Amino acid sequence: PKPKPLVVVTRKLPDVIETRMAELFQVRLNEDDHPFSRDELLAAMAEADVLVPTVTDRLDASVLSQAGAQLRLIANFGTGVDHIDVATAHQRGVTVTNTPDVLTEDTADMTMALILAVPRRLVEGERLLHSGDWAGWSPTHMLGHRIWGKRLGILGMGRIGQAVARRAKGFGMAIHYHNRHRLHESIETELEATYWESLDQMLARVDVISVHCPHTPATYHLLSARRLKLMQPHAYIVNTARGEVIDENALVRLLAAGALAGAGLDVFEHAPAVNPKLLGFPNVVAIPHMGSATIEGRVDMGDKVLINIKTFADGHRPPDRVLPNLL
Ligand code: 8YV
Repeated sequence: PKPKPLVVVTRKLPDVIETRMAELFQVRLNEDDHPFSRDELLAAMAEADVLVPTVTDRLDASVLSQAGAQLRLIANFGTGVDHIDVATAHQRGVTVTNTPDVLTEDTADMTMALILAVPRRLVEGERLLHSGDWAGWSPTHMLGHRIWGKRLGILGMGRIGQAVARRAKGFGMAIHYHNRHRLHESIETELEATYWESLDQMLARVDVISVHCPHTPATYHLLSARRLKLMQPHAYIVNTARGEVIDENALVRLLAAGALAGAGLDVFEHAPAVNPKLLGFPNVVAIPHMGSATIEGRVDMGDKVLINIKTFADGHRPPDRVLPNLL
């Protein structure tokens, strides 16, 4: 029989996934779950047949150039692959896979939580209660903005964007979207979604913007200072995609100037560093990259990783290949 491939996993995964993995392959695990340093990553790539990285591993061209010849598959634990130089991996004959679909609904739920939490001042209210300063109910106290009847602008109408649209429609919001490609008419009809070919025009007209595009060279700072200024002062911005899509310094300036109503942020441009000014605004809800963080979702993601590795090891094309020309 063929020797089992050596799978090196850079972070601690759910126990059940690590157990299943050890039954199928030779495995090297990271039991204390520390983020790998560059040197550890290089060492892992020098010995692994299959590397299972996460969003915290920077697999850029210089790191990939030092991969051993035995490395054939990078089976990412996660959907976004902006931390991996996919084009360079392909040039080196290394296949890249990800874990789409299984985290779509969880990420859409967390997006809705932020879309509700910021305009309705959920966290502010909670903080007030914890401070002990609540003097009791008043007709004019802790008023937020309603979201029903408002316009939601979805930037990036892929799987997660569409899952957010379905939820937001249920909350009575009108769905607007900007995407590289217009959706099929039947989906637009189902979601009652209005397509904006011009992102600039959409930004100027919606009450909430929610970001759902991947981070690529084409979307880096897509929400630039100029574009953020097109948003109306009563508008909110929510990001559960990648911090790099928004010019975070420009966002801070606009929030400080009162030129935006608030923000719900799950991701940050320089994560895990977060601009301390962002944390000082009462109208910002900031959470630490929790969009897909459910127990069920992590197991599903792990199973996807296992299926991709197993299929590849059996000599077939893995289901979730990421192709460089699609980015
Ligand atoms: C993960 C994510 O938490 O899948 C993604 O792109 O951002 C999250 O689901 C993380 O990336 C895992 O690597």
